[in-house]
Amino acid sequence: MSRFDQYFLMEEKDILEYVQEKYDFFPKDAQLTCKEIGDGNLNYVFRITDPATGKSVILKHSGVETRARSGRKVDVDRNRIEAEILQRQDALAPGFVPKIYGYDPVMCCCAMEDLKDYTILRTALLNYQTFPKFADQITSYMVNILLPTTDVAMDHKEKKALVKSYINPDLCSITEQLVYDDAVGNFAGKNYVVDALTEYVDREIYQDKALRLEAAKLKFDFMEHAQALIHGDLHSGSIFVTDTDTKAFDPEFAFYGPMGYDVGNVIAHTLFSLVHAEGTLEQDDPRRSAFRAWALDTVYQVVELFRKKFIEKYEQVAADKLARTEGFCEYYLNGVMADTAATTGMELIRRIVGVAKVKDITLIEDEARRAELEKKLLIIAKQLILNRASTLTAADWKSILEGQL
Ligand code: SR1
Ligand code: MG
Repeated sequence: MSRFDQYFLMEEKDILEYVQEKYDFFPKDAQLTCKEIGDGNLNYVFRITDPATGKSVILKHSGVETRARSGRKVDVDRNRIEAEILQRQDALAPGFVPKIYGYDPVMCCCAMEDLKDYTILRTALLNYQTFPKFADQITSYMVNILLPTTDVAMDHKEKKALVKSYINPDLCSITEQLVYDDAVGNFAGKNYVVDALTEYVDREIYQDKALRLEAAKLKFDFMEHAQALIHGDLHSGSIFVTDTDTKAFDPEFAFYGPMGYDVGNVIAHTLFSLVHAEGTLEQDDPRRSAFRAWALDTVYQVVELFRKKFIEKYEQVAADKLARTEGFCEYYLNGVMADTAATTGMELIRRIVGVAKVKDITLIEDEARRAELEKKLLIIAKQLILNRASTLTAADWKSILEGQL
């Protein structure tokens, strides 16, 4: 009998005992330290270190309630999904995700590589650091992981088994509500914006019937379009970086959904980082122009490199007979790019009006400047959603962004 035979929410002291009982990472007499380092909305992330050797490991532990909005129950199976997905992704795109060492379905806890030399991308971007290799690396990660999990590449029965295995109703329900419902209406009564935007958001977002209709279509597409095994929450807080490398983590929202959902998240949060720099640095600060150049270039490169790598990978992996029909790859990619534009738009709006805000925006202290920049993003978001079918290439993106930013 072990006290870890039945689930309970572990704290640092429990984790120290747990790691020694379950794993052989450290000598049994090591004087380990443990620190909870999670800053997300859902889970507890513990770093366990042996100060004698410097060796460390991460344990990620799920509670039955979210951290951010206590009272909301979320299925702890998300921890299994995360551990399995990271192992699957490591096989598809080696080096782009942290290594998983083990998963415990009783305590809903997985052990993984400590990427202590990496920084969370959002943190680095908030410090105005730029990453010239990011667009290239994140598009390799996305194309190599997404396309091989589709019906284009997989045996259709095996793919359906994966759809079943990674059905993720609780986490998807958070997205359906926060990203789709809350972006276009204050249904839960918890949305809020800076005072200067209240009237604008009410008129231009909540009362815009055309926007509401597109959001409804997109929500149903998100729920019904089991296209690829997506990360499901690929914002800059789910990505680790160094000057030379990129790794994506935290795929607990993963499920079979539209590929463009991941690409759109990457772009939306790059735009948030741009607006953060514009809203917090003086106009003549050289970091502002450098950051702006990097961020815009990253958006355009993500679009172009994704397209290019997608077409190359498609050629290699397409196995379905009709998927190899001339013109089908282009048709399929256009759908992904339209979803990308729409997701960027929905993500921009929901992070501005909804409860799950991003620091990129909330750290802009000058409220008038913040409102001005948020308004620009809302205008861009609407264009991306309403004109998604014709927002397919970097040139299309340029004509939307350069008119506003
Ligand atoms: C209650 S979770 C709020 C948000 O944080 C996650 O990272 C997802 O983006 C979710 O929408
Ligand atoms: Mg997360």
